[in-house]
Amino acid sequence: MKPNKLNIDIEMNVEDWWVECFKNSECDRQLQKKLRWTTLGYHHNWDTKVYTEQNKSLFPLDLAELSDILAKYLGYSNFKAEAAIVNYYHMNSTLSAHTDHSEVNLEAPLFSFSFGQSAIFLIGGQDKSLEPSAILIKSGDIVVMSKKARLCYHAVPKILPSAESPWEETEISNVSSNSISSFKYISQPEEFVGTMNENIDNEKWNRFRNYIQESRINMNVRQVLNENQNSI
Ligand SMILES: O=C(O)CCC(=O)C(=O)O
Repeated sequence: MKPNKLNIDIEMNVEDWWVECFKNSECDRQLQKKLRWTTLGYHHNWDTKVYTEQNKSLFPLDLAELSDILAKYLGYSNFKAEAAIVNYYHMNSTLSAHTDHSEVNLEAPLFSFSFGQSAIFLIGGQDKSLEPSAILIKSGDIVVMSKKARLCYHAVPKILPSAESPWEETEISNVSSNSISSFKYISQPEEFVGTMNENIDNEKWNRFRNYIQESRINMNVRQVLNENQNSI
């Protein structure tokens, strides 16, 4: 969704990809499958691998809040979520071996949140001489790449059907605005809670369920700037 950038932007101009997929009563599965990535905040430039001030939009507050909670829990009290890539995988998708080194700040950790189907995640060393280790990543898992691991080669060679479906959890309790009003980014908790609760047990949820049953979503969040730096 705009102002985020999507891989499909080069061939079509859609304001909201998900809404566009359901514009007609049937789900447009072709369009649904076309979305492979979204970039948030400082937009990753796939060609130059350089972030710029000109290629940046507001980082989503809910993901900033989630990252902030995790960072504080792990003792990274100064972490600032400034860029993210959201990857959308289908059952036959792969991601080739690469390192994430575009950020000015390579000391800050990288947080990688995964939902939906499982993945085999390979992580090796800072060059390709080390044989990689394989990790099974399930829905709800968070991979933290910090210190030496921050610059290690990694890849996703295989998506696997998830043995469990935690997103089918029926014990979803209504979230109250009191429970989130202390979060620093959420200035209008009622509105935020309203959006969350409207997805309980309705058609919108069924649409997402159908999508996630054969997809994996990975959001990897990075700090771009050094601590006292305000721009690139
Ligand atoms: O999907 C994953 O778990 C990893 C994604 C990743 O490495 C990346 O986007 O740089």
